[in-house]
Amino acid sequence: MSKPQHSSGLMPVPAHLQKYIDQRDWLNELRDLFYPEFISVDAAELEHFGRDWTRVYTPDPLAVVFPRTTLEVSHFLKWCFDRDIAVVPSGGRTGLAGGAIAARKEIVLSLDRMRDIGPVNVLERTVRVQAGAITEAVHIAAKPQGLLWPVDFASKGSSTVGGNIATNAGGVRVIRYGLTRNWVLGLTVVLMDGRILELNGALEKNNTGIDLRHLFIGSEGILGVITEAVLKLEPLPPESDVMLLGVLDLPHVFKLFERVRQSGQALQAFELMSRDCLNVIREVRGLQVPLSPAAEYGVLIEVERPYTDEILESWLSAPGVVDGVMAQSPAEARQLWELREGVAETLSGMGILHKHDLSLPISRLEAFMSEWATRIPRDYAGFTPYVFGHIGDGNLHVNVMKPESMSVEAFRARCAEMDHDLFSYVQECQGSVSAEHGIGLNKRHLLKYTRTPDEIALMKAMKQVFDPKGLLNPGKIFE
Ligand code: 2HG
Ligand code: ZN
Repeated sequence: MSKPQHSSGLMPVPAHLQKYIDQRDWLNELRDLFYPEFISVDAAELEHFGRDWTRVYTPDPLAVVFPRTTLEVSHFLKWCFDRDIAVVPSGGRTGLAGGAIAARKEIVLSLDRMRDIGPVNVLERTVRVQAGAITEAVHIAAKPQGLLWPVDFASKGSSTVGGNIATNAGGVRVIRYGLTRNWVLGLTVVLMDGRILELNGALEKNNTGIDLRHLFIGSEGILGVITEAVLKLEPLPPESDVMLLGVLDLPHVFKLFERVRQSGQALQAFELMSRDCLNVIREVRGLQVPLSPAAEYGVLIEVERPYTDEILESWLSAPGVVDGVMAQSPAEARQLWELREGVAETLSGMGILHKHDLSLPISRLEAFMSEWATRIPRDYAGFTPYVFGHIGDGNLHVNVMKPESMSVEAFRARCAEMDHDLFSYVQECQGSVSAEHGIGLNKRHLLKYTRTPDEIALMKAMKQVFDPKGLLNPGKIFE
């Protein structure tokens, strides 16, 4: 496992916390108030629960607590509120922006013991769950009723519903279903002072002023802790087919997308991988990639049935499509998906990365990508960009690998310069610095490329309303 590099860029630990660090009598107080296993200060647990999938900041929480109910969360937050102790909510910690890092003696509030999934309501097409429920467990619970919670990504086996909602997570089905926001009817939220809000219940329609539920979705745990949710379910889609096409170059990828989109066929996914990504999947992960090296890009398409032979033929014979395979069984479909979903994990195992999660209007993506393909070798010699992502949503992941010969410090400094270049250009193209991963700690300095000073001031004012002492997930999104 690679070690975290630094914990700089964070505010110092507040002085009043020193007594909690030095003396441990408050631990017994909490154990008495709740129960002995409510709180842990075990070093391995502190490290585990103090971080997410990023490796930039060193975890350093004061303790981790494991409530079982909304009421326990409320009592605990009030206890912290009265003592000015900061709290970091924690789901599956699969985030890639440092949104769940506890590096300043905060107490981590883990939702690991809040995993209940209620009965599926077939008439309403809803299910009520606790926020610690695992994403995939919700899929498994809904499936026998012919229903689906359409939030889906490679981390579904560890990510949690609360984390999905708090980050308004994206993933591989956004082209078909949109972001997590669309699939949340009701929320139970606890504010830092212990107040419990029940927002919208299971109502599809509720036209009664500002919909507070939507403020919490995507706010990365800085306004309140989501403890329960009523999820909206969708009938399972018809069967689908998965294909991997090799495409000569970028202009042809976009021509293919246009053709596929114009066909009017329902798409479950339209995903991209550059040749460099396919090479690491082949050489480092050891998987078979059934495409010829002539293809500069691999495009994974999942299409719903039924469709005609003519439609399929028109995609396969599109100009620039040099190669293609279609899965003949669910197992083969999984194998093709593994090529795409394995990219991020494989790259993470190879070295130190600087990650981008850009969003652009799809009509500007081609020009943007070709401009960057020219600039990187010209201005950032030695950097290898691995380009992949949810191209059908205008969402590009660019992972830059640290060259072996470069020190970590020099690499970070050079990436900061590159970020300025890159995001100035993203801003010019009316894109966003984060499509689906969020801002967390890692991208705070980039927020200004997507949000205006007025917008940032309004967000800060909102933080004041919900958490005037600034104790909940402090330092995330903005300082
Ligand atoms: C994906 O699409 C994930 O595979 C991870 O969002 C992207 O690691 C990344 O940059
Ligand atoms: Zn992604």
